[in-house]
Amino acid sequence: MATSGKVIKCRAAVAWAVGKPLSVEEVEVAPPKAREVRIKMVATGICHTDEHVLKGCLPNVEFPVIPGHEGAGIVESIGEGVSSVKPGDKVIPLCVPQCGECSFCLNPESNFCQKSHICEPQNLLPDKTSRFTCKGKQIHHFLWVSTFAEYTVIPEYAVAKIDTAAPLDKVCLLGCGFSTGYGAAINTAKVKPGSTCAIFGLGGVGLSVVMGCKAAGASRIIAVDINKDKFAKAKELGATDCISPRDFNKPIQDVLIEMTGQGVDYSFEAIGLAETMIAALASCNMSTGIFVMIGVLNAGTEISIDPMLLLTGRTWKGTALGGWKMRDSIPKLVSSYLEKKFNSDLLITHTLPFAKVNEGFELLRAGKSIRSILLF
Ligand code: PAD
Ligand code: ZN
Repeated sequence: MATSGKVIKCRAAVAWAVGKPLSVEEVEVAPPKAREVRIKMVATGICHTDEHVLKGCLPNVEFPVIPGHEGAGIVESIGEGVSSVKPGDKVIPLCVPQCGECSFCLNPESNFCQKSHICEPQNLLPDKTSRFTCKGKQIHHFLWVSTFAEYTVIPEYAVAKIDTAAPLDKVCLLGCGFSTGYGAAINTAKVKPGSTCAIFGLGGVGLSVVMGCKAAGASRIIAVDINKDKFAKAKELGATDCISPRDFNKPIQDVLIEMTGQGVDYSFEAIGLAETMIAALASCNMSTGIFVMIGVLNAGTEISIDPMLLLTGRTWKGTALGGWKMRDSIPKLVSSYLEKKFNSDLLITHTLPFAKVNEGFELLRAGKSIRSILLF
């Protein structure tokens, strides 16, 4: 391509400091170095984790930064040694990479590559430099993917090549929200047919859990949210009951235990609050119940629980991106999408031009959107 090997000037949404709205700026994007890929983004979704970034609540993030981690695009150019993609390929950036070499990547039970955020900050590319500059200043990467940029540079092992037939403005959701929620049910909890489930939080992630529980054959799927506007979509996707904690004058875990006898078989928290995590843990049955934590807590939050909740056999699990080994699984999930095995399009409530990125965040904050997709 004509741009290969050159610095590209393009638009990106920069978060200059904590608590400030994003500012759409002209940035320079350097060519990819060895084992890196430069991607022209086509679409990106707005996930609540990006909101945590803007609020300064996610650990290991450095400002100024270009956030965004749920996107899809086309390879513009590749650095030396890249063999898995070529210019023109459709790709999804992976916010959990798969280096293929660390002990977690080599373990078939794990999807959490040690080259990930929580093990080593991903604010700079692996050679500890940035490919982004704006107004003469170096801008940090986010999770190596920084999808809120027209062009972004990503290590090869954090990029998955997908089917050429995939609509990028739809499958971008598979880069985070959909895959996380769906995989939390299928891979992390391993929901069994005929079981009962409770999902706390009905955003893009929680509603994807609902879809995963339904696909796994759960017989009762109880959706919990304080925003009743989310209930219609939850029912459409498979929830059998929808309840708001605000409608009861007792703890929601007591309500769920009454509804199900001994508590649900599986509970999920897709909000990111200590109190709802404790409630979700207490909602699953005391012997074999499995609670899956998905929501991201503000950095530094500590949770104290009554250990008796675990003594009799309950399990507390966590999930990163729904347990998928991302480089192996994302192309397969895209194929399943194309075969209509699930309909993640139902999560998309708004499509906006990239310049309206702040409007997209306002819709999320106001509880009016499930997923807003930004188009470049
Ligand atoms: P969202 O903001 O679209 O949805 C959150 C939902 O929770 C909304 O419907 C709220 O109304 C609801 N809610 C808020 N407070 C309460 C409450 N007290 N009781 C009941 N419901 C409440 O967010 P999202 O779906 O994009 O993300 C959800 C969380 O998942 C968030 O913390 C995000 O950071 C995390 C996440 N984790 C991973 C992972 O890999 N673990 C991946 C992606 C997102
Ligand atoms: Zn996300």
